[in-house]
Amino acid sequence: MMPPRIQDFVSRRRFLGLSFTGATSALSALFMGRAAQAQDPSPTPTAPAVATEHNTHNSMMSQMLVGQVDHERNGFDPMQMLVDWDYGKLVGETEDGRAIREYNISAGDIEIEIAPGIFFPAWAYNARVPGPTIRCAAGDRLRINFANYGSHPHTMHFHGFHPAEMDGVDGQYRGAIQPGEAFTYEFDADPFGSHLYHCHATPLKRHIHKGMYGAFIVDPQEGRPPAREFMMIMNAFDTNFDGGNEVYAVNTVGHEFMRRPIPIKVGELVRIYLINMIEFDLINSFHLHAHFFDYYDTGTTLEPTLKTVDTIMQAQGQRGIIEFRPRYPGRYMFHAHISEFAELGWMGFFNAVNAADYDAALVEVGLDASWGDKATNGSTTPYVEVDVTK
Ligand SMILES: [Cu+2]
Repeated sequence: MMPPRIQDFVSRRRFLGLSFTGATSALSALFMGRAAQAQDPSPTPTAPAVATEHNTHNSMMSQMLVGQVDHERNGFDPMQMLVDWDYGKLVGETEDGRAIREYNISAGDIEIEIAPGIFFPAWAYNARVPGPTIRCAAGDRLRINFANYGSHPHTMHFHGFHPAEMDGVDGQYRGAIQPGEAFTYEFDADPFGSHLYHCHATPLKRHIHKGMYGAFIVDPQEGRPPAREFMMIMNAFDTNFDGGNEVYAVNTVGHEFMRRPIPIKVGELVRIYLINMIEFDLINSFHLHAHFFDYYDTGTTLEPTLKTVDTIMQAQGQRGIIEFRPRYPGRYMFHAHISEFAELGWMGFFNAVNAADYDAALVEVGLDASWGDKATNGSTTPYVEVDVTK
């Protein structure tokens, strides 16, 4: 028998109901009515906060995970994941003049902190959950060099057109890539859209909920209109392996964007590549406060498939593109409209500011101008100008 750990104690329902005293800092990721953002605006990781008489009331946000996650220890930051597109490396051209892009992806085991003080033994692509955001233009030839350094067989299964040999399914063609083995998936990016990739080893449910997925964004060749672009994967974690999720999030860390509101500019087009990767729950959703948005189902059209809505839903593996323009300065919530998910971590803020206040909004959440550059250099940048030498 292994000694019990925190994950063993925190069951799905008890997660909300447990109370505790000061000594158990590992339990700090419980919900308390506390305006943590207002009290603790610094993004610098600090010791988890502890509930007291003083901070269990006084809240404009009724419930949130308290404390900070150590992003440095994790090796990734959900805020950076919003904008860190991986264009691979340009290694040549096809005979008919299309770019050939090469990506190096590894699989491995890694422990990650998914909420303050709550750790999860993940299986990950490139040591992060979600894996790198693979981005390219429609028609590009992709060469994905996949190496498995993990403890289990894994694959990479991309959504999109490709030959059966490149489908990355356990038991078919090349099948699962065993620990210590490697395989190169090669296919043309098609169609354009907001897609995904994930491991397709069996049992599939386990490999996905352990963290083996990522965004696969294929831009139309003509690009999309200039916008501030973000990648959001809605995910969740079954921390006690009971077949239900205990922590929900966008980009892995519960309530991260409550603690650090995402800076956007009033009047500017915001585009979100939204993907639902949660296991165990059939439906996820996205609701934006005080605004309406257009939605492009699967991102495979240039015209919206839904206009002027404020909530959309996605079943597992579904995805799309959201576009809206912030109208007034202020903080606007976005969250699953499934209240339980929101309370268990899937809730955040946009911080819409006028252009003059933008730099300050970046600093407030530990960002600099380079973050904003990445957010606005997505599909609007001609691909020949992308520096892939770094
Ligand atoms: Cu796997």
